[in-house]
Amino acid sequence: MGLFKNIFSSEKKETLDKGLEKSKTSFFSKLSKAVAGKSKVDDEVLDELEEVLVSSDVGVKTTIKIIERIEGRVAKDKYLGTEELNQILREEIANLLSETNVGEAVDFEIPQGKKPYVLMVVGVNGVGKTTTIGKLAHQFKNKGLNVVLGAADTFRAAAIDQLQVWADRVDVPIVKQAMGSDPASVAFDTLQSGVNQNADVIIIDTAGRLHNKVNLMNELTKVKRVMQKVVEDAPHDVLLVLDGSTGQNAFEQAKQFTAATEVNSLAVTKLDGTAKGGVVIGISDQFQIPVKYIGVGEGIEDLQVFNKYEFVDSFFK
Ligand SMILES: Nc1nc2c(ncn2[C@@H]2O[C@H](COP(=O)(O)OP(=O)(O)OP(=O)(O)O)[C@@H](O)[C@H]2O)c(=O)[nH]1
Ligand SMILES: [Mg+2]
Repeated sequence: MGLFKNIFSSEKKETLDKGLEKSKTSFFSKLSKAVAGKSKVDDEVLDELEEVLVSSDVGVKTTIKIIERIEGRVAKDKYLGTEELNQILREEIANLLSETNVGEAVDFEIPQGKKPYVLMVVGVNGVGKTTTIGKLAHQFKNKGLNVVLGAADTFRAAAIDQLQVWADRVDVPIVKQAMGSDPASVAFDTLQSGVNQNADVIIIDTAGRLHNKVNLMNELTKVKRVMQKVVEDAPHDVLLVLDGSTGQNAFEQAKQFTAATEVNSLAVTKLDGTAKGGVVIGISDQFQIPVKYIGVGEGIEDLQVFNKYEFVDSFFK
């Protein structure tokens, strides 16, 4: 763990610890109830543990994997005390997550050789797309990058205003049109304007509707096609934002979106103020798409680059 201490600032760690507080409190109070009066990890404790994990939104599949690993250790060690359970859970969850073969970033960064780098942000209503875009713009701008935002969520007037508020707060340019205009046209304008302004990063906000797969696919395909008239290989990344506080619902959305679109990274928001933080463990285990960012508050600094070890460390601290 010494290595992580060097990489992660104590400030980041503090925010993460605080953001996960509710999830932790809920998890450990359930866990302590489950092992109350028990000194040894036996079948009964394992059953209870299974329930605790499922009810902490880790998801059934991932829970089963974790339980199997603990069973394996029980079989090997013969006597496993319940006071060791925390440590063992932490180790096994960290091991499990390290086996999912997806790359992990350590900092807010954009791929090299893509200028402008175009990021399209998708997700259903209210999950935190616009907020995440604002926070990301802030991080990129702090690194000295030129950022341009595109308000391609033209479905509601308020959506455009909200992105404008973030653009003002971060102090970056925004490209927008009237409410109801064609999202693809806004995306096109944004890319053109971005290229003209020598932008390093262009982030496109999209409307949060998921009527059905076909609609979604058609709409996003059109936006992509139009963007590619300006930047050949745009968008370079499609970020799906999921609301962590919806627990299992976030799993469902991840399934639907990844089936319908070429999502290649995930952001899980609102981990503060929810006891459902375990959802990140399940999502990291089950999707071959990396969780790149986590939202741990409404403030401009409350977006973190997700690191599974740091997350597990914070969760079990
Ligand atoms: N506590 C907390 N609130 C968040 C976080 N991220 C976003 N929110 C809040 O969630 C609400 C919805 O966020 P938006 O960014 O507007 O969500 P959206 O996906 O753009 O929503 P639509 O534009 O309606 O589709 C806002 O009140 C945000 O402040 C987070 O990490 N933690
Ligand atoms: Mg929005």
